[in-house]
Amino acid sequence: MICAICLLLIKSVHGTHTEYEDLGFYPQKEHSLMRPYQGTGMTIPNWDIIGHTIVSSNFIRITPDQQSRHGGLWNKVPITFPYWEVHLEFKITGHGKDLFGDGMAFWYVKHPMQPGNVFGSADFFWGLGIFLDTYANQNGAHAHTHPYISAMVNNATMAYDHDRDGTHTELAGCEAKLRTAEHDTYIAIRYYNDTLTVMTDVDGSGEWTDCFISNGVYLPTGLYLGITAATGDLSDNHDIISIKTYRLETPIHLMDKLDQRAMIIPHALGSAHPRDHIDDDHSASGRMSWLRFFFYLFLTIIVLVIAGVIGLLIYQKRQEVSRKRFY
Ligand SMILES: *[C@@H]1O[C@H](CO)[C@@H](O)[C@H](O)[C@H]1NC(C)=O
Ligand SMILES: *[C@@H]1O[C@H](CO)[C@@H](O)[C@H](O)[C@H]1NC(C)=O
Ligand SMILES: [Ca+2]
Repeated sequence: MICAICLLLIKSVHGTHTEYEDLGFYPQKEHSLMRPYQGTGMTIPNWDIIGHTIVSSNFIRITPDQQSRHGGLWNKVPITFPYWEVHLEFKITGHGKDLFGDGMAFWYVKHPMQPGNVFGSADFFWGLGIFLDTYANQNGAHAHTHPYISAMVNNATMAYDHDRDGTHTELAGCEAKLRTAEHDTYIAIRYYNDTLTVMTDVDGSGEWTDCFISNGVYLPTGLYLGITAATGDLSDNHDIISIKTYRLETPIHLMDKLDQRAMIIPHALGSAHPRDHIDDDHSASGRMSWLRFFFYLFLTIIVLVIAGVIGLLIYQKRQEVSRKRFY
């Protein structure tokens, strides 16, 4: 069992996502959601919905493709084991061809069911947020295109800056063409050995592609899984088809320290120093791309050339003037 999961962890990095069941691992029922969603009556066992979310027989629509909507789907049962992996099948579609938004978020946080302005959920959260951001609020503030997936770990002291797509508080991220109606789209979020790994399957290949791997991520046990989404002036259908949560092996040395895991203050070594909000240039300098480097080089050369030409003109003018004076 334990070795199967070691094998699984190594294999699954670029494997297919049906391997888990093939190897005999089944989703944790109380943290998962699959069709048919409804139990008896209108409720979904173990899950709550809020906002404009509606349940249909084939998907859970967190927001419809209409302006100014927000919704959420929250697990009622906290996660009591340290390490887990969530496979999320989702679909983001809408009538907009070039303009659509705002996106969806996956949460592992202390306070579920709190509506707010971070993709439909409350800011200053305690835990982890993974944002599937379909709309670029500020193009100049970052070097990536949208849709963009990013992660943020928060101890309830930091705000998510929506106007800058969370650039200053981002732990890691990747671009992903996750908005399509043509095939099924998936994201996997693995928290294992204090490492956060996010993978996607958004090209219809059935294989996981790495989005990012971030070491030194510390998250407590006892938090809640959730999905939220929001629309503003722009809109999209944000749908969830299934959520499969797997319990990963708890290392022996953590077995008798589970109450200590519950005391962890969420933090990530990769984002230990939140970047300055005001100074955009400094915040980006750490990962200045070659493209940007050449752009600045080009700009410098242009400025030098212009300065040279102006200098030359002034020099010639002076020569003329002094010549005139001479005669
Ligand atoms: C919470 O996070 C902020 C920003 O990373 C940090 O400065 C602060 O020390 C943290 N608070 C605690 C109690 O760890
Ligand atoms: C867990 O992480 C530590 C430190 O990053 C590393 O040394 C160790 O090999 C990892 N263990 C497993 C089972 O991946
Ligand atoms: Ca955005």
